[in-house]
Amino acid sequence: MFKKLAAIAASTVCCLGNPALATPHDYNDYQQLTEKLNSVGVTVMVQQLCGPSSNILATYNSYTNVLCVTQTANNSDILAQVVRHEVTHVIQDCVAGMANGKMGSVTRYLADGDRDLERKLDESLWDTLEATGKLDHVMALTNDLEADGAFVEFEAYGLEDNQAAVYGLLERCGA
Ligand SMILES: [Ca+2]
Repeated sequence: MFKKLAAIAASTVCCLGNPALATPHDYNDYQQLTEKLNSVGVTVMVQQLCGPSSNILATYNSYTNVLCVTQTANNSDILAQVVRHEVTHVIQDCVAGMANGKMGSVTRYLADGDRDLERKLDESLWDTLEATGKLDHVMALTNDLEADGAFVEFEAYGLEDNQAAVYGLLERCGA
């Protein structure tokens, strides 16, 4: 299990999908991820709506440890990507301690006190967002968030296409 680090209080964090940038649907990926999620105590639910708007394709609640996927996302080609995004929020929950509702920074956890490494990891995520064309979307999204909460989405969008990283980090969480 991850050790606890400085963390923010969070309840439900969400993902506004960006279908134009979607990777192909991979049902095996989805199934493997849901099995791993169950093994760390996360419940996956498919519902008509996961939030106040149908634009919200999936959510993760760090207090209840419930990952909600909408019917729309469940039937779409971007299912695996949407779930990987939410799984990064699960990893942020794990970094802070699964039972306390808080979310921690994955890069801060990986850097383990090495500020240079933490900066390099953040730069790498930044480069990924630029390379995948998501930077503008993430900047617009995080503008509306409190400063302490912006890293949650910055990391999730930066990691959501990196299947190996998401799987590896989830395994370190105990999956
Ligand atoms: Ca939790």
